[in-house]
Amino acid sequence: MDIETKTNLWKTTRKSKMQKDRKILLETLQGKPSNRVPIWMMRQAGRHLPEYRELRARSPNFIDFCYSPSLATEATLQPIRRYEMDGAILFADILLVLDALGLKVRFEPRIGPIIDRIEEMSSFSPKNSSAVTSRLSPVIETVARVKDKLEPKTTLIGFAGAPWTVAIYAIEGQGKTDKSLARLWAYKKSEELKALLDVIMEATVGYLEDQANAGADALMLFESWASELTPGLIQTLVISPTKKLIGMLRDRGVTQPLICFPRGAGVMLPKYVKDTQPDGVGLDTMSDPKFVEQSIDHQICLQGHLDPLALLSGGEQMQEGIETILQSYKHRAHIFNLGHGVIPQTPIAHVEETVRKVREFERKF
Ligand code: 1CP
Repeated sequence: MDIETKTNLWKTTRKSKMQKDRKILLETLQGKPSNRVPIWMMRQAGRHLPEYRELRARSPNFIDFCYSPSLATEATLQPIRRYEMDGAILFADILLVLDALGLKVRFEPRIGPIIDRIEEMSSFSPKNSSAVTSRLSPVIETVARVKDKLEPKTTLIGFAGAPWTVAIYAIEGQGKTDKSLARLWAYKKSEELKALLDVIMEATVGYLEDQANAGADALMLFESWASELTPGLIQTLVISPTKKLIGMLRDRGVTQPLICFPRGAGVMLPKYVKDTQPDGVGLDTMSDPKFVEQSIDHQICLQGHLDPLALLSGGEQMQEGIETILQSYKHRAHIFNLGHGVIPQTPIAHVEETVRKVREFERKF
């Protein structure tokens, strides 16, 4: 082989390797969509995977599981190995921030999280920032370990709960409530609620900054309970704190793109996006593609939003659901995901089929 042929061959191999190594999820989020739609799923790690159930059996205490870098790294990587998702979401939980602030958090089988709830702000003395950082350090270690093990093409997503959603758990003391205790604070203890949101925000900013520094390529903010609020309260409890949090992150030099998921924001979604200016917005199950298309600026990447129950059910309706979403957003930056997390009873074959269908879909850019 002459030298010129050799050089050309090397160039072609290098180019195809570079293509192969491209983080298409990250690029899409940065406003550079390609002809393939990237895919990952909320709760892609977790109980629908037999390998997760087996791993989890080794550490019956869920909080200890989250704080174990080796177990959490393995749990993060399991869905990547099985499905080759474009994004790996750090295995942790939004409630770890409350635990780090000094509230006892435990997870009861079949009940969910139980938190030492706050009745008055005056009786809550949050741990200082160095204690919070130290308690959360095993999670940061997980980020570094996952980053080390991931192939270059996979985007590592760090995350935290948004202040209002995390505050709800601190006030309610458990999941599966109608959140009225927390919503009542907005009327009866608005100053205390503001102080609580600020405490959570401060801890969350440091936590996300540490995740970014440890290797997270992108960050996601889960506002799982933006629903059931008046437009005025969405503004004060959801939009303003999120805007402030993003501002604080950027002031600290965190440049990673941010996906915000205001689940249940409904008609307030456009205002949320306009005011907070995330790089990407997570759409929930209820989102209407026409409304989204008309009201969300094309500079913002969309993420979502197949109904997790359609994924569980499979069949024609799942196929139609996937197709509708792919077609609706084919002219803009879009990351395929669910409208909420994978339900534990979801058959693996349905997840595989969804990944295949999304991979086969080609857009023209
Ligand atoms: O039994 C088990 O193994 C625990 C089930 C479980 C898992 C797998 C919980 C308890 N948390 C997690 C991991 C988790 N939680 C991840 C990483 C894994 C992945 O997504 O693949 C993430 C991103 C979260 C985030 C999270 N935790 C949210 C926001 C997203 C959402 O679902 O809206 C919320 C609200 C939580 C709280 C929480 N943790 C666990 C449960 C059952 C709940 C919900 C409690 C409730 O309100 O009912």
